[in-house]
Amino acid sequence: MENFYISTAISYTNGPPHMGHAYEVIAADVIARFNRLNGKRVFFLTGTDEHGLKVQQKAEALKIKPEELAYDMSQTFIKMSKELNCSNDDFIRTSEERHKKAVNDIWLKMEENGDIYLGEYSGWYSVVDEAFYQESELKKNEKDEYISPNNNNVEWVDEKSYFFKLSNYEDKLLDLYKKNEDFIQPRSRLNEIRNFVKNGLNDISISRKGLEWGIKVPNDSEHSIYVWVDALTNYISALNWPDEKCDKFKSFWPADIHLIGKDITRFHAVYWPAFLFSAGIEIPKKVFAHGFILNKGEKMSKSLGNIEDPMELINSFGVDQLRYFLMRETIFGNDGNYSDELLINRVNSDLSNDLGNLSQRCLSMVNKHCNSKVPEKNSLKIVDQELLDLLEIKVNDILEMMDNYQINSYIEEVFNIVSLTNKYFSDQKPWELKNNDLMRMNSVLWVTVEMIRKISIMLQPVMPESCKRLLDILCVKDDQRTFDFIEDKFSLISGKSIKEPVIIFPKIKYKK
Ligand code: ME8
Repeated sequence: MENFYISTAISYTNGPPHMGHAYEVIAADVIARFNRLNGKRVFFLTGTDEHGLKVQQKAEALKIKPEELAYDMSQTFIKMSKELNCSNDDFIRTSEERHKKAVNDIWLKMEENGDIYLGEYSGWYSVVDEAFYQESELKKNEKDEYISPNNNNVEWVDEKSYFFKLSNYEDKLLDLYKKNEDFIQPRSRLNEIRNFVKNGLNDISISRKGLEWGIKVPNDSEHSIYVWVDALTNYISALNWPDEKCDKFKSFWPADIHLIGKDITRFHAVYWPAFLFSAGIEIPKKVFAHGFILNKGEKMSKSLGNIEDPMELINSFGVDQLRYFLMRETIFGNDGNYSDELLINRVNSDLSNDLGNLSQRCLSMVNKHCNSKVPEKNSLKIVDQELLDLLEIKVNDILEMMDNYQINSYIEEVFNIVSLTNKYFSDQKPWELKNNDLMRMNSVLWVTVEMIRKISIMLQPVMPESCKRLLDILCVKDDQRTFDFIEDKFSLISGKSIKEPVIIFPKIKYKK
């Protein structure tokens, strides 16, 4: 069995999850579920990034200990993953001992390799971004103060600091981007990163003095390790690195994909591979940077205060409805807008009117006129065979789309097939045939339920619960729901019982 490792970014615990976090973990879950259904052994990791000034300062403001804040917030992220029906195999918290040990060891490896030295950092730091900036990277706000490229406050820092010799890795990184042009996706992000590296890399500060809430630098407790060195290491600490004998690390590293938001591409596509080169560890196969979920055109973020609570949306609209909307609406890799109205329109048109209506109409007829049994196939006409063949011909191309992380295109293609099946059902009018040609009615219903079976198998990664309900109605066995079973030779067998249909995608009423 081929192994597949996907990770999300780990979320800061200075506040509860928002739609951006939900979007990322849903996308990762869709990819993880897809790969499991495609016969791979998957390790899907998500978690929380708990150390650093940002969390420390938030805890101070709340007059609680940072560990308390980190614990409480990590639980809200765990809850969110569960409520979104995410199938993560592990949830890493950077305050866990297994993680701290790995951070300590990666530091020592980089130091052994001669890439860490003590110096003096004079420059800008943004606590919200947890990032050091050159003056040339900053912008000015309306009060003529410097702000970070993400519009966050920056402060001047003058302190002793450990540095990482990033400048040593310029050529190696450029070589990596050249040899593996898919290392960073989408392509626009690769170009950005390549230009950044080509402009010359400076060594980076990798420790903070006076940071209480962090992992101490080995053999120098005055300094704490920079939160990004700490956070990035989660991708291997969760595999029990440095215990290289451990099966998990051997089986799953290098990761197939680090799924992240576009604002943190540099950390993943420049710093992380450089740290790994230095520590003598293989680098991940791909960094995929998705776009932002916007609220009225602006990034949703804790600092801007325009966040939507994903839990509330699940309660209002349903988990699969939210998953479907977020994955269908936006080209994966681009920014996308969220509004209740957009979601309701999308869900009502695609899920209630198309897929829901098709399955409800067809399965009700089967229930009523075929004695709740898979209809007789009888002899098929060209029009029947054409519909069945269409999916058979297209299925590999559609599956390949998801292999290339074109999530929205995958869904769009499956829904084109839903529309064609709907058209077939309307054109063949089985409700008229029930009075004069029962054999033909049976054939039309058989073709339609078979198409519903295949469509439901294909949509499982996106809407696991609703597809489970559809496949349960069709009495498809649990071990016959992987993509292998889309093939015609596993078609529904006439005469087998099916269950009474229930409405799976009720229409949502718009409330102002
Ligand atoms: O960046 N739309 O944590 P974080 C889409 N701890 N994605 C969004 C988003 C939005 N509006 N807002 C945030 C961190 N994200 C670090 C990561 S990984 C070793 C350390 C994404 O809580 C963001 O781009 O600020 C990131 O991928 C993830 O949510 C966590 O963001």
